Amino acid sequence: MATLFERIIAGELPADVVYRDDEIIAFRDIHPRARVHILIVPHKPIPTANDIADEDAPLMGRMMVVARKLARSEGIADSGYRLVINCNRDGGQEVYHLHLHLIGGEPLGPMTGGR
Ligand code: DGP
Repeated sequence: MATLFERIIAGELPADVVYRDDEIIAFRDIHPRARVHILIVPHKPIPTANDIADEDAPLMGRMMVVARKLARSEGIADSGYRLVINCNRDGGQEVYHLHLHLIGGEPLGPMTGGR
């Protein structure tokens, strides 16, 4: 069954899209954790970080470049931001279609772990 993000990529579900090319889409998180919270998502349905193949390395690099450009266009490049990929249960992953969170626009505090 298609994940929520596959349905957004296909245009079947609405999203606040801020970037799109033939391999990557980026849209605002529906439950933002900060003033800026964007999800950078490959069209390729890679379920988790564990499933990134060797040949996905260029795609992963392109996601980082999109993140860098969006941080600039959102005006948070200099103030700073956090890039996060959650993986599986302990990582708090909710949607099993790989995505990179770009979070910023306010002080984020220390990076939290389980303790
Ligand atoms: P993660 O825990 O890393 O799998 O993050 C999933 C994020 O996806 C979470 O911050 C909320 C967001 N999200 C879930 N469903 C939707 C949706 O339908 N639209 C948008 N824009 N974001 C969603």
